[in-house]
Amino acid sequence: MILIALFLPFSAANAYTEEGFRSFLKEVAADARSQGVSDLTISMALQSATFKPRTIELDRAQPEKKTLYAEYKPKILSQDRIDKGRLMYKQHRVQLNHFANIYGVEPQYIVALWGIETNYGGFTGGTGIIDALATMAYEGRRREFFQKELVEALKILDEKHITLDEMKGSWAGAMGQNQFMPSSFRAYAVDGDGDGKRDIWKDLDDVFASTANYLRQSGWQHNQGWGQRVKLPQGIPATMVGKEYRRPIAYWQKLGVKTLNGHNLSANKRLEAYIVAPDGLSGETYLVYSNYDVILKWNRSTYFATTVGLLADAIAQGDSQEQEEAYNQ
Ligand SMILES: [Ca+2]
Repeated sequence: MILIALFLPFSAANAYTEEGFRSFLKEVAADARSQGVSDLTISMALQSATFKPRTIELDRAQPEKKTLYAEYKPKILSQDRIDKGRLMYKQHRVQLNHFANIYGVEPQYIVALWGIETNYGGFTGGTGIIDALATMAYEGRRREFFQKELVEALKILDEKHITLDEMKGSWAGAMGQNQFMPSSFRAYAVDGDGDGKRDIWKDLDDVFASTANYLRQSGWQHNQGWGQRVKLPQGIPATMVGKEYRRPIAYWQKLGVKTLNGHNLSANKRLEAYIVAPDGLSGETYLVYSNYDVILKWNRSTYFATTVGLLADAIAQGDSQEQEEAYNQ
C-alpha cells in the first residue's frame, strides 16, 4: 500500500492510498457508465488519472486573514487590466458585438469576465481537469459535488469537444478562458463558430458566445447596467444593506443616496436596487441591480461581482471616449 499524501496532516482514517484512489475511480466509472458515458472514454480518462496532493494542499491553504475589498480591488482592477480590456474589446469588436447582439448582453461584460477570470486568456491553468476533479472527489469533503463535476467532465470528453490532454484548467476544476466548471460547460457553453465543438480553451468565438449565453440564461437584463458606486447619507442602518432590502432607485434617491460626485442617481427610477458594502458601511458602497445577482451566480463573491461591473464600465467608457475623439477629428 503506497501512502500518497505523506506530508498532509491527515488522521489515519483519512490516509489516502493509491489503492483507495483506484477503487474510488471504479465507483466513478460505474456512475459515468450509468449516465451514458462510453466505456472507451471512461477507461481512457480514468485509467490515466493521477492523484494530485498539491490540489489538496491548495484547497486547504486558507488565508490567515480575510483580504479586505479595499486591498482586493486595486489588484484586480489594475490600470494594466483596464488598458488590456480596452485593447481586447477593440481587437475583437466584431465578434464581441456579434455575440452580444445574439444574446442580448453588452459586450463589455463578456470582456470583463474574461479579463478577471483568466487575464483575457493569458492564464487558464495547467492542471489536468480529470486529475483535479478525481483528486478533490476522492479527498471526500465535497465528494458529491466533485464526483458530479467529474462525470460531467467525462461527458465533455465523450462528446469530443476537447481531448483529454488539452482539457486543462485550475486545480479546482474550472476550465478554459472563461473558467467554467464542467457542469456550467454542459449547461451554458455554446459553439460560437459552428465547427461542431464547444471549445472554450482555444476558440474565442466559443468563449465569447458561452459567456454571453451564461449571462443570458441566468437572467441578464439588457441595458440595465449592474450598479454604481454611491455615497450614502449619514445614519443608514446596517439593516438596509444587502439583497434582502431591495427598493426602487426612486426610494434610494429620496433617502439621499447620491453618486460619488454628489449627483442624483442615474438609472431608471423604477429599477429595484440594493446596497452592497463589501468592507462595511465605512468602506466603499454600491447600489446594485438584478444584473449584479447574475454576476453573483457566476461567482458568489461580492468582491468579484463588483470588480467585474467596474471593469466592464471602464472598458465601455474607454471605448466611448475613443469613438468620440475619432468623431471630433
Ligand atoms: Ca466551436
